[in-house]
Amino acid sequence: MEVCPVPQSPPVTAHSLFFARALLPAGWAGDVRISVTDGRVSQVETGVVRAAGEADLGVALPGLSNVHSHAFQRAMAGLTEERGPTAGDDFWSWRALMYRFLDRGGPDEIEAITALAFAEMLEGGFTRVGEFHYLHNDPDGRSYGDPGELAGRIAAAAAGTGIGLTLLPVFYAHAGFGGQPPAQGQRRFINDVGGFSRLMEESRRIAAALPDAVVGVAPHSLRAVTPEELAAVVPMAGDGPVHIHAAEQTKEVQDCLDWSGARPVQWLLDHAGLDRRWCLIHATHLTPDETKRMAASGAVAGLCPVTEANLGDGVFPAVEFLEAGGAFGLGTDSNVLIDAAGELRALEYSQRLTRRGRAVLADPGASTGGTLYRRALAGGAQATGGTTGIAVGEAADLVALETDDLAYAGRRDDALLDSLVFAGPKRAIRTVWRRGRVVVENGRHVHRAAIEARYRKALDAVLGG
Ligand code: NGQ
Ligand code: ZN
Repeated sequence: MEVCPVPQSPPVTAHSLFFARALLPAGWAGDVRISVTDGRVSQVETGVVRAAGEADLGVALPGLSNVHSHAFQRAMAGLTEERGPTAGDDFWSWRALMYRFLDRGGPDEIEAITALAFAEMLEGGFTRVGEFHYLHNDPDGRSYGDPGELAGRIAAAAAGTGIGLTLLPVFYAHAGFGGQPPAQGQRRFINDVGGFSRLMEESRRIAAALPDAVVGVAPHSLRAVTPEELAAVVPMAGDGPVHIHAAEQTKEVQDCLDWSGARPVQWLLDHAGLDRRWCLIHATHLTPDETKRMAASGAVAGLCPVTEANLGDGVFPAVEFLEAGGAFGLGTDSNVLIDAAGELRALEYSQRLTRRGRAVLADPGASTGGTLYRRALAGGAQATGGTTGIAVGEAADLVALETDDLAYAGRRDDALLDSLVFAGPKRAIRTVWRRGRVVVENGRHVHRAAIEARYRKALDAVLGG
């Protein structure tokens, strides 16, 4: 791929960034100098005097981790909004369209689409992505000669854009609970345990070439993986995270009950040993008991509020889950819209609409945007190995707000976060640094022109003719 990687640290690797305000783990601070060495924060000083010639870079936030993405789905954003000839469009009819979309598109197209999605994630405030990567085979369902061919393309898109990568190779083997044979539309995903183990080896080799990539495993769902396969695949995560889709759709809950007598999250709680390494994607449909037990397990809820609304999944019991001490991260999932603030807005609004209240997810006496931003930061970091905040030893993954935007006028600190989430700044973000290097300037990825050109070409190949 021709796009040159974002320059990594030059031989002299230390520099510093000055911000008038910054959101630190202990709270907002003024006149903050963040020193960066080899891509990591090496010192944080507050209340410093700005040196002559030292630029004031404005208001800094720690970048968020996007816990759940299927990057290739970016290319079908807006293409599945037409009503079918018969009533009953839903998640399953969307999925059939998504499968058809996979009839075309090889490594070059997938890399180009992924690069655009990753650039937009950086522009939208995400500095790391958990890519739930399940396209392994060619459009005919044949394995590429190199089992890591497409994982390598995901890594190339991460290198080209600079985003932090948590690569989550997906194990997918069945069309439904109880080991049903896979459907024709699933041929690009399918693996067996031996093949998956080789894919994991390749993924680790590929990830080692990136500065701070993390590798985990993603048994796709209890629909797609048998209990025996789950037991074989989970240990392959090593120290990395384990991500799985669970309880997104009511039909899935019913099918799981029919198969096992238990609901998906209940089954995982009873049989899979859920703990802090786990991230349950969606976990939309929970009983009060499952909600409490999942929160107590330490597993992160991987919430994807924009996609969940788009697909008509349902509403996650966020109030009860947070009250029980649960952790959540944000995912852009289908990438129909890529924007961290938009995910937080959709999450809070889903709760306001169902509970007929306001500031529903805020801590008592605290701002909603501020509460949600901090929680998404912590849960996202736990689920992906991303930055936990602006602190010594953490990756220097930073976001500076576009404070010239009128939506921010007269606001400070958490009021800025409320305006970011709810008041829709047209230019929300000015600059993004990954490992201390600028990857987004004036709201645009530094390689946007080249990434866009390749994306358009890829779309011609995937949609054209
Ligand atoms: C996915 N999407 O993995 O992209 C799934 C559809 C499937 C969501 N669950 C594929 N939102 O479930 O088999
Ligand atoms: Zn998903």
